[in-house]
Amino acid sequence: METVEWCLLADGGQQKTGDKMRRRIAVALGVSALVSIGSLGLTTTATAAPTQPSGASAGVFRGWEHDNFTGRHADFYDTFSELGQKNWEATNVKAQNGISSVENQSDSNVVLYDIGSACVGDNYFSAKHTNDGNLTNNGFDNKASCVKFV
Ligand SMILES: [Ca+2]
Ligand SMILES: [Ca+2]
Repeated sequence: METVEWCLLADGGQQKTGDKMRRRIAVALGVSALVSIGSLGLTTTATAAPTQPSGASAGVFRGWEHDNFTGRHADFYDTFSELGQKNWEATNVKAQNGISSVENQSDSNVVLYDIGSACVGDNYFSAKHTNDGNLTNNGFDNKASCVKFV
C-alpha cells in the first residue's frame, strides 16, 4: 500500500505532495552533492602535491644542500664513504654534513651515516626510487658524512 500524503495549501485547497516531496528531496540531494564536490575540491587543493625534484637522471642518488631539492647537489652512483672528500657538483665546496633533501633515482636502497669512512652512527634510509624533500623530520638534516649503496 502506498502512503499518500496531503498538505493544506495557503488558499485552503489540498494537494497531493508526492511529486513535490520528490522534487524537494532531489533538490536537497543535488545541493548536498554540490557541497560534497566542493568539499572534495577544497580537500584536493589543501592536499597540495609534495615538492617534486628537478629530475636527476636515472641511476643517480642525489643529495641536495637545502630542503625541497634546492641549492647545490652532489651525485652518487655508488658508495662514497667520506663526504669530507666529496664536493658539491661543479664546486670546490665539500658536501660534508650538508645534505638536507635527497632524490634516489638509483636502483639501490641508500643509507646515509653520520660518521664518515667507517659509515656508522646515526643513519637515514632512502629506499630506491623515492625522494625526501626534508630530512629534518627524520632527525638527519646536515648530518650525512657517508653515502652507502646497499
Ligand atoms: Ca643543508
Ligand atoms: Ca656527519
